[in-house]
Amino acid sequence: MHADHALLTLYGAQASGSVAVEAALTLLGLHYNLIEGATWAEEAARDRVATSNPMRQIPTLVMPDGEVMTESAAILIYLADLDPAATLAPAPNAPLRRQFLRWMFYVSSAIYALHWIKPDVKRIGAPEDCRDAVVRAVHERIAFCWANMDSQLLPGGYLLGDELTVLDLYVAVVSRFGPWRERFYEVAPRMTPVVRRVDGDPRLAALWRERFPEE
Ligand SMILES: N[C@@H](CCC(=O)N[C@@H](CS)C(=O)NCC(=O)O)C(=O)O
Repeated sequence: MHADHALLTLYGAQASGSVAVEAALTLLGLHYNLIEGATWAEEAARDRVATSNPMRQIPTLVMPDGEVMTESAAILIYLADLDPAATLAPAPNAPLRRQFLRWMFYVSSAIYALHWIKPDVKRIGAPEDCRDAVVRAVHERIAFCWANMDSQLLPGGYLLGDELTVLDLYVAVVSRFGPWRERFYEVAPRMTPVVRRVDGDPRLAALWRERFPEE
């Protein structure tokens, strides 16, 4: 597996969704080249990733043969399925697979996708002077979505039971975005001990320190 994936290239950035992918690659022991750039803040970073991903977003994963994968949830599921022995996802025929897929897509579409609005509220046709109100409304919606997810999960040590999956990595990363962990802890009391456990995973300690240096 190491040799096959020696030339994976990941466009990513500190404190971004790419860190969930970086965490999965770390747990799988897969090497990758990282092209760093805060796409939400820098035109140059958007331009750099645009050659591989015209959406100008990260994470963008480029396979050794040049094939491109975008969409954090899809990338995470793909990586988890590469190595069933690492148990980073329930097997396709395992009963837990349904809820696993459900919540992976939920985090992607109901929560992560909303962040696209924030760097420039004109993206949704809102005037610049409404920026604060729009961002507040986005954060309220995200808090609601976390609370909704929390009320429908019965976590064990991890969100789906006793095994850490890429869903845990995904939630541990996306819950660091606005409205930030403080609010997450308020609205998602069942998921809180899980994200804290993932934060404290010794295999990921160096990555979290390097990729979320402010926290
Ligand atoms: N649907 C995409 C969303 C990715 C995304 O929103 N990435 C942010 C960084 S965390 C980005 O690149 N934003 C660029 C922009 O706002 O223009 C995914 O799940 O991978």
